[in-house]
Parts: sequence; structure tokens; C-alpha cells
Amino acid sequence: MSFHSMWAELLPIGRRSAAGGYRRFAWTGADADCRAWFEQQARSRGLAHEVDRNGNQWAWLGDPAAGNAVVTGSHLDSVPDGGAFDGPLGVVSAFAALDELRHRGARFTRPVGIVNFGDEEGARFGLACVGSRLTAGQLTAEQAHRLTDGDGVTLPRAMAAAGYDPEAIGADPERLDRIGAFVELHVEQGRALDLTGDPVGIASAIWPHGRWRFDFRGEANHAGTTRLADRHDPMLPYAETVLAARREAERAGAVATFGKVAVEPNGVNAVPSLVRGWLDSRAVDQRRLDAVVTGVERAARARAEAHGVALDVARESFTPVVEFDHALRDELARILGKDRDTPLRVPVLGTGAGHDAGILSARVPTAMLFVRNPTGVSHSPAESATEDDCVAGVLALADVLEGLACT
Ligand code: HGY
Ligand code: MN
Ligand code: MN
Ligand code: MN
Repeated sequence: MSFHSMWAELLPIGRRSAAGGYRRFAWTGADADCRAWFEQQARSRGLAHEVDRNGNQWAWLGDPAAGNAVVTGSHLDSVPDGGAFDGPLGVVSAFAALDELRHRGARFTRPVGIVNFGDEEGARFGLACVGSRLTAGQLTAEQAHRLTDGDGVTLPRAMAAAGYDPEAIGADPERLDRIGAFVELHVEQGRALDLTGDPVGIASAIWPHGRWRFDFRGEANHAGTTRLADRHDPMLPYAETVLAARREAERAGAVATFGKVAVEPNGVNAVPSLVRGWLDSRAVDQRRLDAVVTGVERAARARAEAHGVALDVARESFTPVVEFDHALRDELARILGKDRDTPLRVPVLGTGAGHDAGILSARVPTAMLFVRNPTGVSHSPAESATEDDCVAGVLALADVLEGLACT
């Protein structure tokens, strides 16, 4: 099983410390090293390697121009200090599943592709799934050109510095029209499979979710000399809004997180002029999500006014509920439920995590396989999956690819 050798090669790339914690951000050196790793895996298997206009990498067995291709893969970038599995497990498992099929002597009747979608996490430029959104036409080149990282570097400048042409980016419908099915394998970001005791599961849906930016503008002043009554301190309504987000999420049965905050001038001895916080909220349905965001914004406006602080709220990204293709989902369950010495029970489960599969599902029959995560922890160096479950995921993906793309 080639999984282990590939995993060992990929693991050190972009890892911040022995304890794990990855920084694989779009168009950085670590990203380039991951891309080189992907290209090497493709070429060493005799697969045609290409990079599309949006920087996504594709490895092909057979000619995609024949159409009706079966594609699998995921992403290699990470959130700040992320775990080793979120994304890479899907890409390594894709190559390992292909190796397994070749080992079985499978005869392919459809082109098979392996994809590494660029900038799925949005860790650098703030928007998730940039590579797949551009390709699916859900993000225009103009919108992408305006994306800027925390150092003021625009996405076009970052792409150009990495050797890619930012003027080429844009929708690629012909590419997606050649795909008959996309199956993304991903480490579960939750504990459903740990609770059911299954190594592998099938995704049913992705919850609606989005990111909103809250800008609280107050008055910078001296921390030591300004009377409390004279302050317009934006940190206070921000802090009260963070607590309101938790209350609104509990009330709606949803989730809400202020995980990123920027403070200006960010001095210990200065009352801030600006506190900028990003809300990530997700819910099992649109009604609950709307209730959370409306409630948080209402609380933020009331508290900002109480402190004489101005507030701007902007929605930075939003993904409506994704229902994965029922026919493909049921086909995966049929494939994984038969012809095995131990047929896989395949629980079907929804997720609050966004994925490239969620973006593609608007244009391509799409499904996802989840591999058990014993603690459910993700977007953290503590993210894990056992070796046995990773191998079970590879074998399940190989069965799915064989069922879909081979006689
Ligand atoms: O944010 C997400 O759910 C995904 O990991 N990008
Ligand atoms: Mn992620
Ligand atoms: Mn992911
Ligand atoms: Mn993904």
C-alpha cells in the first residue's frame, strides 16, 4: 500500500513544529513544495499532469477530453496551525486508491482524474475554496483580483510571484463538463463515525455557512490618561458581540465563532481605534443560520451605539446548503455495501465543514467519503485518524473508483 510512503513524504511539508501545526498557505513556499510533491506523484505514475488557469492541479489516467471522467482528490493547503489530515488525506488516498486499482488489474472504461484544488481554506486571502470557486464560476476574476492578504499582498501579486499568470484566472466550464462524477475523501471533522463505530461514512449534505466581517470603529486614545467616561473603546462592543454570538448560536441550535480579530493600532497602552472581528457561522438549515446572524448583528449594533462606536458589517462569503447527488451517494453505498469480506456499513452524515466538493456539486454529480477521526478535532495540530482507518478509506475509495470507472 503506497499510502504510507506518500504520507511520510508529504507530512513534513509546511509543518511548523514537531508537534504538527501546518502553515500551507496559498502561493507561498510551502504551497509550492506541496505542488511539487503532487506533480512528482503524478509523473511517477505515468499520469498526465496539468495546472489549470486557476492553479488547480490535475493528474489524468486516460484522456479527459473523452468526457464522463471520474475525479477524486481534495486540497493540500491548511488553516493556520492546522492538522495533517484536512485535505492531504483526500489527495494521498486518491493516488493510493489508483495504485490499488492498478494492483488489482482493474480495466478502466472512463478517464480517472486526481485533483489538488488550490486555496481551499482561504487562510491567506480570507475566502475559502478560491480554486474551485473560480473554476466553477462562483468567484469572478475581478473579485479574486481584489483579494488581499494581511500584509497587503493581492492575490494576483502572490500568484505572479509564484510563477502563475493572474490574468488567466476565471471560469472553466469545459473542464467541469468533462467530469461525470467527483468523489472527495476527507477526514471527518466531527465525531459521528467515532460514535457509530464505522471507519468510513458517506456525506449527505454540507450545512449552509458563511463569514461576516464586523468593523467596530472607536477613538484611539491614551490607555493611561483617558477617563473611562470619555472613551469610545471598540474593544468593548466587540467583546459583547462575541458573547452574543455564543448566545444566539445556542438559542438557534447552530454554531458561531469569532476566531479571527484584528486590532488597530494594537498597542498595549492605546485604546484601539478599530477592532475588526470575523464571524463564522453555520447551521443545519438557512432559517437557523439567518436567526444567528440577525441576532448577532442586532446585538453588535446595540452595543456599538451604547459605547459611541461606529459599526460596519459585511458578508465576506456564503455557501448555501449543499445536498450531495442522491443517485451517486446511493451508488457509493451500494458499492461499499457489497462484495467485501466485511461489507462496510456506511452511515450517511451531514457536516458543517465546507469543501471543494460542495462548490463542484452545483455543476458536477458529487459525493464525499469521510474517514473516522477518533476525537473529531480538526483545524488543529491534534487532528488525527488511525492508520487502519486511513487504509480503510483508501480501500473504500478504490472500490468506489472501480465501481464507477472500471468494467
Ligand atoms: O472552513 C471549512 O469548513 C473548510 O475547512 N474550509
Ligand atoms: Mn479545513
Ligand atoms: Mn478540508
Ligand atoms: Mn475540501
